Order: sequence, then C-alpha cells, then structure tokens
Amino acid sequence: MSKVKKSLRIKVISIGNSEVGKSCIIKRYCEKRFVAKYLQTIGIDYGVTKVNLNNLELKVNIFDMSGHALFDQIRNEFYKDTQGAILVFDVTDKKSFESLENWIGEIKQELKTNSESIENIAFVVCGNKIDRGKRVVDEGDARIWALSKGFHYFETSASSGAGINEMFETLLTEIVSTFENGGKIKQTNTILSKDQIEAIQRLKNSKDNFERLGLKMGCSKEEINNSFRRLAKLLHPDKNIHPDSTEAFKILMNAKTDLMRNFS
Ligand SMILES: Nc1nc2c(ncn2[C@@H]2O[C@H](COP(=O)(O)OP(=O)(O)OP(=O)(O)O)[C@@H](O)[C@H]2O)c(=O)[nH]1
Ligand SMILES: [Mg+2]
Repeated sequence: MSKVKKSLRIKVISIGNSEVGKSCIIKRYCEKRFVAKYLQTIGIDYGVTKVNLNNLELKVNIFDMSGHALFDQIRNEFYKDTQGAILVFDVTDKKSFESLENWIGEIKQELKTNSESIENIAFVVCGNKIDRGKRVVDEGDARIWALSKGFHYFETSASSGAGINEMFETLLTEIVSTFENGGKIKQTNTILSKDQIEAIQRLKNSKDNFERLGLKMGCSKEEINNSFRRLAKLLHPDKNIHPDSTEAFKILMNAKTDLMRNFS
C-alpha cells in the first residue's frame, strides 16, 4: 500500500516595481517558459502549483501582484496570511532596488491592520534580469542589503532560468521548516549582524585560506587558532541558522584544517 503524503497549503506573494519580472519568474518556475513581450499584471494574478518537498505535498498558492501604484488598493487585500514573499528588483534599474524598502513598508503597514507580523513571513530577494548587459546594481550591495534584513538573496534571470529553481526551493524549504517548528519563524536566528556578514563575504570570496581567516601568509599557528576561534564563535550554527552562515562555517572549518596541515 502506498503511503499517503501529508499535504500542506501555503501562500506566496511576489512584490516589487512594475516590469522587474515578477510574473516572468513565476511563469519560468511553474511553466518552464519565458515570454519576452510585456504583459502587465492587472491588479493580481493567481495560480496554484504542486511541489513535492521531503515527505510533503505542497500546494503553493501564488499571488502575483502588480507593481503599479494604481493597484495598491487591490494588493492590500492580499497580504493577509502570507507565508512567503518574493521581493524582486531589476539589476539594470537602480530605482527598482531602492524601492524595496517601500515595498516592505507597504506589507508591514497592511499586516499591522490585520494584527499580523512581518516576522512570520519568509522572504527571498531576487536581483532579476542578470542576462542583460549594463547592470547598475552591484551584486555585493544587493546581497548585503538582503542579508542585513535576514532575507535570502538570489541573482536570477527569468529569461535563461538562472537561479529560479534554487530561489523557490530555498523559500519553500524555509516555509516548511517554519511550519514544522510550530508555525513561527525564528527571526532572531536568521538575521545576520554586520560582523557576521563581513566574515561570510570574506570566507566565501577570498582567494586563499590565509585571506579567508583575515591573516597574512606565514603567520603563526597561534594566530591561526585565535582567528579561527573568533570566527567560529561568530558563525556557529547554534547562533545563526541562516544558510549563508552555515555555508561559511563549513568553509571556515575546511580552511582551518588545511592551514593546520602546514604545521603537522
Ligand atoms: N532580459 C530579461 N527580460 C526579462 C526578465 N524577466 C522579465 N523580463 C521582461 O521584463 C518585462 C516585464 O516582465 P513582467 O514579468 O511582466 O514584470 P512584472 O514585474 O510582473 O510587472 P507588473 O506586472 O507590471 O508588476 C517583460 O517584457 C519581460 O519579458 C529577465 O530575466 N531577463
Ligand atoms: Mg506582473
């Protein structure tokens, strides 16, 4: 007899300025295709897609919102009971990046009137249209902004499909783990401090292990240990469950092991 999968209904919204590519990102994920012609979302579009994740069958209800100011009254109707939000900007349009704060403000305001809190929503930020030349928003700036809010960051292209599946997978996984932990997102455990962000960036982007630990080549064993201890304390998974922090922690462990080999 086949096992009946537990089914979970979840609600995801897409927000961001007009023409940043919200509808195309959703179309790419649900229908695996891209339409180059702009078809403005009128108020709101709604769709359901089924996704299997671990032992669960997710019925993902997607509310694709128009980014146009004209439709703010319609949008406001739909923020209630949201579990996941895809915040989109266009990497070739600086204003769309700068507007993200306003979009968070709009959600906050609306949730407040329903006595709900933004902290119960899992957010991902998409820097979209990376296939186009002439980007004006720097990846590092966008990533740091997202991380400082405790949001996941992805570089995406609805045109090529880059980053789209990974973005949805991360968002849905976070929503499910929130559900499995009793419905509350442990916000304090996913928000990264400035020190943590700087350490993560250095660990991920440095060209060698000395640089990763903030050390000079030829440093002593003691200096390596001190630096390792400081960073391990900062990024320990007990402190923060943000995936970037977990990944950086693994890089740190490997870097320390490799450096210590020189002394054995
Ligand atoms: N080159 C490129 N074009 C894209 C990409 N994503 C979307 N577009 C184009 O950008 C335009 C706007 O895309 P939409 O998905 O309709 O934008 P939207 O954010 O839903 O806009 P509203 O519904 O008005 O809020 C369309 O012409 C798309 O073809 C992308 O990743 N790369
Ligand atoms: Mg749209």
